[in-house]
Amino acid sequence: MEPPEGLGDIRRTHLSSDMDPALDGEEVVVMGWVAAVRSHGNITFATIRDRTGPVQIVAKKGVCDDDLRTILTKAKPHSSVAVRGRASASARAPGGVEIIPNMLRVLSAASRTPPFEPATVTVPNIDTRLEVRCIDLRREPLRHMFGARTAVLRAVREYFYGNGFTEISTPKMIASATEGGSALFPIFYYDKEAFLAQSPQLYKEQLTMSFERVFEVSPIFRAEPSRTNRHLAEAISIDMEEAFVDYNDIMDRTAEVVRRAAGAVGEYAERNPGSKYDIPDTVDIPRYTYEELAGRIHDETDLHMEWGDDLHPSWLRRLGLDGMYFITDWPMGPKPFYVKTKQDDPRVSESFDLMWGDLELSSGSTRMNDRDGLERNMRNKGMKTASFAHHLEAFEYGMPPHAGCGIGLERLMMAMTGTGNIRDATFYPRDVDRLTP
Ligand code: AMO
Repeated sequence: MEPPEGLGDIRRTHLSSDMDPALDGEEVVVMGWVAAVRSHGNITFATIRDRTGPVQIVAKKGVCDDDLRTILTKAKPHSSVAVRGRASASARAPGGVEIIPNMLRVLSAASRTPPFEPATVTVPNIDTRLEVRCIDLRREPLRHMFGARTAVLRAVREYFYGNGFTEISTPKMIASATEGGSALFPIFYYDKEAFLAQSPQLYKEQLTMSFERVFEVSPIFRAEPSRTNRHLAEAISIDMEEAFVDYNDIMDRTAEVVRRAAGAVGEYAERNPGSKYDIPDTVDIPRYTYEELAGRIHDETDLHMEWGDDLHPSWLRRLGLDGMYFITDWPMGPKPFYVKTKQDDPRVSESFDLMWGDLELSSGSTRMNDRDGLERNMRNKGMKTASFAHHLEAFEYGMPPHAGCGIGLERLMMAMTGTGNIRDATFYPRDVDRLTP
């Protein structure tokens, strides 16, 4: 492979999306990747793509330098190039202008052809795509997914900033588990064993003591043994935690966060006509108690369910539940140690899940805020309380009543865009079978 020509002091003046017939006659510099080259003897057409779309280059014999024409004609698709030239209004060209080049620099010649073309909308095998994710992520549905995700993150952050929340970052290398249900990834921490954090749970709770309202957008690590389209080993969680409120207040906030996310995706789709989403209704998000749904399963189906069982996705489907809804007041038994019991019913917790159809998008709760109760819960779950000495100690300094939740960003994006596989809501998915690229 030839060493690439340097970028030198040449810089892009316009993106493809800036192309406009009004530029006619102006000198422009565009940069991107060769998408296609067609040569008809004395004239060569090349399409260069940047992150905003295609731009057409037209090199005619007698108008453009012969060497330049030869290099353009031979340019391999996917090579990255810089082109300087004169913009010329043309009804046939994308954006209504083509570029008559007077300089072409091959910044990096492609030496391989990807197994699929990024212009292809559907590529059947996701593993083929994931193997060449750098090219796959150029495909239009994915560019829109991550464009919409950026819009969602901005809207969610703005919601928190506008409501007095402090953005926190908590340690991802930790000494002990917080979420009972899923397994931990062990790591070496100098000469000790440590783990990748399953959630910011205990830190976000402690941080309500100083900041009252906190949120974090960060990775959570779950050694999920299951191969599904809804589980990742590394996911992004939008966590919030707030002092002096309970789970009902957090449900209100969760509903508002989801509304803002839906609004952001709607605006994104309006600005980007190539993206069309069936955005779920977030105006009225109904709330059902676990008791109510368990009763309906008993009355309306032939399924056998015991009080306290988890509500399987297939059971929720049987009830015809779709769109967004909350399930509240879950049985206490399977809940993590930090979840608070309901005052008037010790079997039930002050907790909720936000669902989209049969997919859980978020779970949250009011937290235990008395030290002894927390320690008792830990013991009942067979946990070593000594490993949580610092956390328990924090509760001796006036831990306020508090509540919070975690929203899975990838699952939220699946709901907003109607994406069926969680791997396409993350850049480089990690799962049981995949640790590369
Ligand atoms: P939970 O374990 O329910 O709660 O996680 C919260 C949300 O994170 C997302 N999520 C996942 N997404 C993809 N792959 C996974 N393996 C995965 N695991 C979880 C889901 C889920 O609803 N500490 C509590 C939250 C809290 O109470 O504040 C917790 O972690 O969307």
